[in-house]
Amino acid sequence: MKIYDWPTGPYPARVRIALAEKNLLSDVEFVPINLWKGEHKTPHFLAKNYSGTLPVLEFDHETYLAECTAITVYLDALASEPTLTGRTPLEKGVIQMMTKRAEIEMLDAISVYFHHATPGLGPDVELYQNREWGLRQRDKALRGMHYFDALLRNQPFIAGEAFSMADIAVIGGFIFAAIVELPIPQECAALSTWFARMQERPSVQKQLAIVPPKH
Ligand code: GTS
Repeated sequence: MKIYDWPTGPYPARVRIALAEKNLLSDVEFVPINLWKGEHKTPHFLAKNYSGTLPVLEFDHETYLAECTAITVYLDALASEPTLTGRTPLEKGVIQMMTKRAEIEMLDAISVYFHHATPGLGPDVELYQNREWGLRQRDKALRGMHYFDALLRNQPFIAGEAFSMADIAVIGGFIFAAIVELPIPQECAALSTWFARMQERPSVQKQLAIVPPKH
């Protein structure tokens, strides 16, 4: 398998953590695509992923899989243990719901903040910026952090009783928050404690060695 990514990127981090959890890192050849040079927006790359985002998994037969959730679902199906996407129908549903929620309420919101209300990837790549929209998404991410904090006061992991793809999505949010220097609100103690626990996992440690958290 080939994965096009940018090693310090929060979304690529999600797939790298999933690969480490599944002990599959050595099966992958990583191909860096330089976001700062806009290599993800060239026609050549858009032919691999219409959305022009990383990461993208390429199979030998030139089939491409984009979107962190889809890639993680695929990787999870390759080996049964440890499961990242759930075993029972209900677990699978809840993990999908919480992963989507982690994206909407935190990770994607921080990404919009980065691209719209900060210099983002620079003027050559950020062809349209809407600062007001970016700042709203920053505030949405802060509300999202409070939501996850409240959740984690009553359960050990984002989707309930076990580590899953949903935790990895929120970890991606933490990585992006560190990059844009968006502090996790002090009162979100349960969220911070959860993140400290996540950092004990070798898969997360490996990734955070590339992107050290500032929180
Ligand atoms: N929904 C996509 C997914 O889940 O894979 C989002 C992917 C995404 O936004 N990736 C970032 C990207 O390509 C990579 S990184 O910011 O984490 O490094 N951003 C570039 C851009 O121009 O949006």
